[in-house]
Amino acid sequence: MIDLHYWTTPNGHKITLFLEESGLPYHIVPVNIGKGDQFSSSFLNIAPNNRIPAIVDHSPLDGGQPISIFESGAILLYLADKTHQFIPGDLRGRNEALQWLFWQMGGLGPMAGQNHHFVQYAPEPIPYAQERYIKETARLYGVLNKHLADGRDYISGDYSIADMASYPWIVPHQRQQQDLDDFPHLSLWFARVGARPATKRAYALADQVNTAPVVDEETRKLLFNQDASTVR
Ligand SMILES: N[C@@H](CCC(=O)N[C@@H](CS)C(=O)NCC(=O)O)C(=O)O
Repeated sequence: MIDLHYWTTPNGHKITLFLEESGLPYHIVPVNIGKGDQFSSSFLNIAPNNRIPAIVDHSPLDGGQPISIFESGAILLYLADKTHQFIPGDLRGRNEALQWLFWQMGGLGPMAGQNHHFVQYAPEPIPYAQERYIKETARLYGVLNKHLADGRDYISGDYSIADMASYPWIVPHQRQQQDLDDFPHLSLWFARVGARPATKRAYALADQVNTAPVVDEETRKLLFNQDASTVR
């Protein structure tokens, strides 16, 4: 059994996408980051960065003690290696999937995350920051659109952890001020991933876990005022 420490955000969705596809048994441990659950000592023991998602695998392949993992990219790779699913088995395919996984982790996720911050959550509009991250999000959408332009269905061969990492960050494209009509290959891929039954199950589950997704003043203080004292 796998415990998934989860909240209903793009990085959380990556892991429910995998678990719903693979059929691995799992149990959701909700970590309401809007209420400060990410600062509990039990969560910090497995996720020292006070960010979801994290997992605890109670049946690791080496037969040893339960293993805990934080960072969504590391979790996806762990689960793919555990199940031999959703990662190409050949050297070139595996490396293609991994480079797009790392592209998402180091590029699309952080840049779209800053886009969300400055477009939706900053206490006052800062035009330079908004423009910077809207443009950078557009550039990254353009990179993925170009990669998909050769007619491939998915980012690397069959559906893989590279797709699972990127899809949840494209879901809020309107909030990121992106128009999918500008990215026709990305748009087709987005519809293809969205039509998968496991994708639908993952997002339906999110609606059950978080029935009232609001970012109020209290939540803003918790999420956007962290500094080194937060982790001391
Ligand atoms: N690089 C991390 C980022 C995780 C992350 O930013 N998680 C956010 C939700 S999407 C979070 O837990 N935020 C809580 C906080 O800021 O205190 C990953 O991919 O796992």
